[in-house]
Amino acid sequence: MDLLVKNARIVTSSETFESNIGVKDGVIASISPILEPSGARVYDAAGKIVIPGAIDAHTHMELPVGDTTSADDFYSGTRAAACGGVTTIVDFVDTQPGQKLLEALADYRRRADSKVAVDYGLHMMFKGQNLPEIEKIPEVVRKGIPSFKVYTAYKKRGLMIDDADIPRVMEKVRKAGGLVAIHAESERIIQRLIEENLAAGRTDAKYHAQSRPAEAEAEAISRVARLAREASARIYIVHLSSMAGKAEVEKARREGTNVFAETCPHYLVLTDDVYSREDGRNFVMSPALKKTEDRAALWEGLGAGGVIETVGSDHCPFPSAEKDWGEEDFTKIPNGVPGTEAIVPILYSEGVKRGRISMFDLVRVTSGAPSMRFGLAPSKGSISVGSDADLVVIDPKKRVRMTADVMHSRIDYSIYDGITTEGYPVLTLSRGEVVMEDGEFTGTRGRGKFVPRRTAS
Ligand code: DUC
Ligand code: ZN
Ligand code: ZN
Repeated sequence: MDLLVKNARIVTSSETFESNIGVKDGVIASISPILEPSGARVYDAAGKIVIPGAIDAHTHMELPVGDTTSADDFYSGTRAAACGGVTTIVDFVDTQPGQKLLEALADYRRRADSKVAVDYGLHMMFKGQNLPEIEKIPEVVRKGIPSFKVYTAYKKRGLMIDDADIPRVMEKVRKAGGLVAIHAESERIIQRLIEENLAAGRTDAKYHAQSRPAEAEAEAISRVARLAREASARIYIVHLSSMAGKAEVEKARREGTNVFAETCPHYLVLTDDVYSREDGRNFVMSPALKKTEDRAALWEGLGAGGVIETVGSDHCPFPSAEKDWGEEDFTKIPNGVPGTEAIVPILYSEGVKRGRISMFDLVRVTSGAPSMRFGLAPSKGSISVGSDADLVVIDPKKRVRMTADVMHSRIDYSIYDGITTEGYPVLTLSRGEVVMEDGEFTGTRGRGKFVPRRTAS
């Protein structure tokens, strides 16, 4: 045995019990209350909670966006992930103009393999420009990439795919056994509002939110859900942000559509009030933050029987100097915020400790559900003998103010600065290796591995 986690209060998606966890060669070798250390390092987890490492199935490390690139590369981003209790990320391969899908995949693999501090998988972004390669979808799936993301918005940035083409992608992906992830916002509604706002001289950050109302999300979800139903496809709505959007997911599911949904930590704890602050630009992401009632609806959706299956971060930060590019025009603000390090602290402190979700819900939405949905089980997402020793120890008493100094992203501010948590991760194990202890990153660059994913149910 290499490591013994002693006196652990283990919580899985469905049960909690006290035991010891023995780790050998990166996997969980035994779970038993009578384990002896036999020379292994011992970590005494008395008074603490041990859960499976979180899976953040939505990150954008070193993503080119307009004239810049998201601030965290695969090293700093996965270092932040490890410090927040995330042991697997799933990032999105983005093809450059003229680049083939498999070339872009090889490029991402090359860049990420040398940098990642925790394990990672990849989704494939499938944009309008990729349509000539639609026949390549099964080959991409065979390379361990069984999920494809399409956008119903961001036409100017070349991300959008026409409605008429979405069913073709859905059908190809379905036949290959994969899943279509969708950024669902209505380009038509958003563009009309942006044009109106800019024409009237309404240019500051709060008009970003005003141009991306809940109806823009709800309308797009209802549309793509219908397309999915017709194509018998399985779809995954990324970054659900609104009560109206959630109602559309519920409606589609009642009608028998295979639609799943993810929300992000920022939609759970922030509202659009922040856009009126002097630093409002730092909170600009898409979809935009919504209202108090939307936040409450999203928490409700994460609880038992709720319609939201997972929490991903949409981690895509930019320094404040780049956010300032939009000082006179909100459309010039690079979209995206940090988040991977916040998932577990926010869900624990703002969710479990405040009685909004249970500890079982936390484990289900951060590890159990994403491991199943994204084909990472059984090696990831559970505490069982033979699984990777990806574990997080939470100290329920540790209070942390989530300032920029404490967080590990390569940016100069924290959107969670106003939150002091009650409870925080204090140890992260990635395949048995301690990668964070007491807030300090203890892993190394490039130690993480690519995890090919299977097609999942
Ligand atoms: N919105 C996206 O769709 N992607 C990256 C970041 C963001 O805010
Ligand atoms: Zn998106
Ligand atoms: Zn995203």
